[in-house]
Amino acid sequence: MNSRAILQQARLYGILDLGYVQPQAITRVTESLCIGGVDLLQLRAKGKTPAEIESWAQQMLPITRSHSVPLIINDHPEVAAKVGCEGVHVGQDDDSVARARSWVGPDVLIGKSTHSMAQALAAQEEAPDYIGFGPLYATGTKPDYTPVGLADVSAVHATVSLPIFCIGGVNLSRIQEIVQAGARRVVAVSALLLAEAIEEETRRLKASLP
Ligand code: 3NM
Repeated sequence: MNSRAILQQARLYGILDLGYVQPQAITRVTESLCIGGVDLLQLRAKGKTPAEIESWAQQMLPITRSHSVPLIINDHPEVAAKVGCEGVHVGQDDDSVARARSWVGPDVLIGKSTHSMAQALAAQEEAPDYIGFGPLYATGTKPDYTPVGLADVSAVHATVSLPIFCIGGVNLSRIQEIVQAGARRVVAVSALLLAEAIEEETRRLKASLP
């Protein structure tokens, strides 16, 4: 299956965030997330150099590929192009989708973060492959953002036809209310990375999604 076909079916998107994972644990955590059942995996390494991110992505790629999990690099389209991974994710303050596309070419997935209905609608005009929508709840992983809550989850799904990944404070104890609010796909970071058993927690969160 190619990355776009995997994206269409994806429900659980994991992020390996270097704010939670020591560099020497990257391969072990990648393996646990993939075995546990993430459908997509992002490498997020705020404040790290492109050279570091490139070398970590190179360590992750053989593992993600062996599980058919597209690897998506946060913020750095030039690194994504260089390592030949399956996707790049840009935020509101990063490169536009068009600029990221000019780095990575037509076949690589591009995701865009959105933090309101207005941003979600604007992002749709940029034609990324998917959007993130959040943060749903206050979260230590992205502490400076005001939560959007659950009120617009259903409306954003009615208005935006791209795959939408709800993000921010997603965990097992909240997943029912998130799904009831209309979410179909979620991203989880600290709930998985800080779990005592990452593989098991990933499996449980995946199983809790319809
Ligand atoms: N982006 P956790 S919220 C990386 O709203 C990120 O765009 C967000 O981490 C957004 O699952 C977020 O630990 C943090 O809350 C998600």
